[in-house]
Amino acid sequence: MTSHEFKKKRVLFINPAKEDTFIVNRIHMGLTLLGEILSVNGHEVLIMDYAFLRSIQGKLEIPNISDLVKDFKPEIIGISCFTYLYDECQCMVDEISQCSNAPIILGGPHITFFPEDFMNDKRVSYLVRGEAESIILDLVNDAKPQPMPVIIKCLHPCAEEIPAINLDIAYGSQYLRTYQIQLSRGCPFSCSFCNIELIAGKKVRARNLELCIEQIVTAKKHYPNINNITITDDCPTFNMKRFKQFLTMFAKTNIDTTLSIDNVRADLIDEEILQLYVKAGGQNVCLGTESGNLQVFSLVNKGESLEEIINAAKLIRKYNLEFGLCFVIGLPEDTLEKHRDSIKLAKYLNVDYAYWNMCTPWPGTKIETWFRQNGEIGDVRNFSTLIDSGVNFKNPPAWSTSFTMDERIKAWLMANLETYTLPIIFWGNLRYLPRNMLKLFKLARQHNLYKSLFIYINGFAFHQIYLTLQNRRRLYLLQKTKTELK
Ligand code: B12
Ligand code: SF4
Repeated sequence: MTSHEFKKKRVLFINPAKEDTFIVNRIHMGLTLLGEILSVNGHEVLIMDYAFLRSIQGKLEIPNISDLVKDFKPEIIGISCFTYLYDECQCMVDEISQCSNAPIILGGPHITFFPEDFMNDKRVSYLVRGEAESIILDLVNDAKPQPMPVIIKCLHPCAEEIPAINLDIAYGSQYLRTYQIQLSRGCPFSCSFCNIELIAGKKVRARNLELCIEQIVTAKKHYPNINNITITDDCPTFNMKRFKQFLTMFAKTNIDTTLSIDNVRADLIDEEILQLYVKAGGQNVCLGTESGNLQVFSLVNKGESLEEIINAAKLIRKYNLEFGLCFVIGLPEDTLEKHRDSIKLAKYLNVDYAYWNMCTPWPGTKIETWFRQNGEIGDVRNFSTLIDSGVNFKNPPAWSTSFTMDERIKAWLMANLETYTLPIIFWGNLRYLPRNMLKLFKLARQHNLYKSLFIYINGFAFHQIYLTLQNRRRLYLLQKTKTELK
């Protein structure tokens, strides 16, 4: 039987959410890609991305999962699992299995890294590890309830097998403002803390750029609320010539959106890229820096130098782009003292924003081996690598005698306070201000962080005003450049 002869099915895809203050203003890419493959083949797909839906709360009614299952009557249910949403995934499986007999398929990064967590869960029929584009159609066509979960290990699809994302099937997509796209998948580098090899592989799969541009333009046409295009590649500028080509093509489309990139390597940008990026509506550049301490940095095996990062930072500043650095606290050989070098670097480069990620030893990484030999590994489930704006965080999932759990928390808070990264004084969030301030005071007392708290209280408002003015200026310059291009 060929696939088109199969019964068309109603498929419900779900991305669960946590009740924290992180805002996810994007729709889950993996589900919109898999949904597209199924829709093209006649299946009826509905995506409920509860993380995204929380960001548009109040704009439309958000049905809870059991009501939705009763109404939509899915014949197959797929849930995407982040390790950070482990508890929410368990609850979702619980609720669904009480109101539906449809086979449940679990996929996403958590299932790729920790399939054992659901291996004996009789409520689940399939566990899909890896990128599922090449198997999803056959799986949905054949799926039936299984006595025990069947594990499916996927091969990476080639670039041509990756379709356009389908927003029509995602609930609430009319309110989407940020459109994510991948121009490529995979990364050839081997940073010690990164598990990219397990996720997308080391071989870069470059997508056809004309096709990507076409997909962006079509999305903007159908979803006029989209005002930003975000490139989420693992290593977007792995081929700088190709990336310049993309920026030139993007600028020519003249679509009325800004452009962002999630993360870039300092050794893979140059002045020409930045010029083209600005012309194309580029807003920000965030450099993966990991540590400002030379010894810790050199052990990350990034294949670039701190000097390259500093030079790139100066170039980014020259073009008035919003500038961020991404750090990892507590890498091998890091200590509270050495961590101060990271904060110093962020201040020296006058960052607009910084991501202070707590070191997480993902399976298969070099740092996982290091912590097994030199420290301890706790539980990574439900752990967010960032502190949220409600000052919520969990205990770090790895530690050592030279950088203890308590010191890691202190380092985390110190960095966030001194670089103004905890946006607890948001206008929309004003009613939580007293509670959040009280939390901060208590934590400052507990960890002897009065100086950091003083820096934060003194500088936060100025920093926000500075960022707002910078942003206005950038949008003005962008509009001017676009008009000149016409
Ligand atoms: C863009 C991105 C984000 C974006 C958007 C996330 C989103 N909702 O899609 C933002 C900035 C919001 C984000 C936030 C976070 N992220 Co993030 N993010 C990424 C990044 C760089 C790309 C994700 C992506 O779009 N990939 C491409 C698509 C095609 O892949 P995919 O969505 O995983 O889907 C494929 C497969 O997983 C599978 N699949 C997925 N779901 C399902 C479901 C079923 C039923 C099936 C069959 C298959 C399947 O098939 C899909 C198609 O191939 C990845 C790194 C990476 N390369 O994956 C990290 C990554 C996913 N993020 C990660 C983390 C830790 C986070 C945070 C928890 C960070 C934090 N605050 O601590 C938050 C969680 C926010 C939340 N509530 O959801 C980790 C997850 C690790 C883990 N074990 O869970 C990753 C892998 C980075 C890393 N190496 O550590 N992230
Ligand atoms: S460059 Fe980025 S994606 Fe590549 S291995 Fe390093 S951290 Fe991972």
